[in-house]
Amino acid sequence: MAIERTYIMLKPDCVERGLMGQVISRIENKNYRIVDAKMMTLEEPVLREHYAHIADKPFFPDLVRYMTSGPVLAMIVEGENAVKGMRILMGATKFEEATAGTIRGDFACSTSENIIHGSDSVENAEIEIRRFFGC
Ligand code: IDP
Ligand code: MG
Repeated sequence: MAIERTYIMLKPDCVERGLMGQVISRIENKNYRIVDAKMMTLEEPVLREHYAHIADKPFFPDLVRYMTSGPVLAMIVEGENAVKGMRILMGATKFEEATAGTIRGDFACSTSENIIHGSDSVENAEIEIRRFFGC
C-alpha cells in the first residue's frame, strides 16, 4: 500500500443538512488527513468536465441542478490507500446498494443526492485535485 491523495467533495445536500462534521469525523477516524479544504459554489462548465463520463445520461440536467444548488466543501484527503479506502467509507453509488455503516448508506436519500464525491482511481484523483485546487 502507499500514501495516496484523493479528491473528496461534500455535496450540497451534505452542507445544507449540516452533516459536514459527521462526515469529516468519519474521514478523520479512519486516520486520513485533510490536507486542504475550501467551500466552493460550482457552475455548469466545471461539472461538465468533472462528470464528462455521465454527461449524456438522462439524469445529467438534474445532477447539474443539484450540484449547483448550494456550496460544496472541496477537500484533498491523504492517507494509506486513500483512493480506494475513501470509496469504501463512502459506500456504493446506487442508493439501494449503499450498505449501513457507509457514509452514503447512513446519510444519502437517493442515488442522485448522495452526500459525497470521491475519486475512483489514483489517476482521476490527480486530475480532480488539479481541477479543483490547481495543484
Ligand atoms: P460515484 O459518485 O459513486 O463515483 P458516478 O457513476 O461517477 O458515481 O456518478 C456521479 C454522480 O452522478 C453520483 O454520485 C450521483 O450523484 C449521480 N448519479 C449517478 N448515477 C445516477 C443515476 O442512475 N441516477 C441519478 N443520479 C445518478
Ligand atoms: Mg464517479
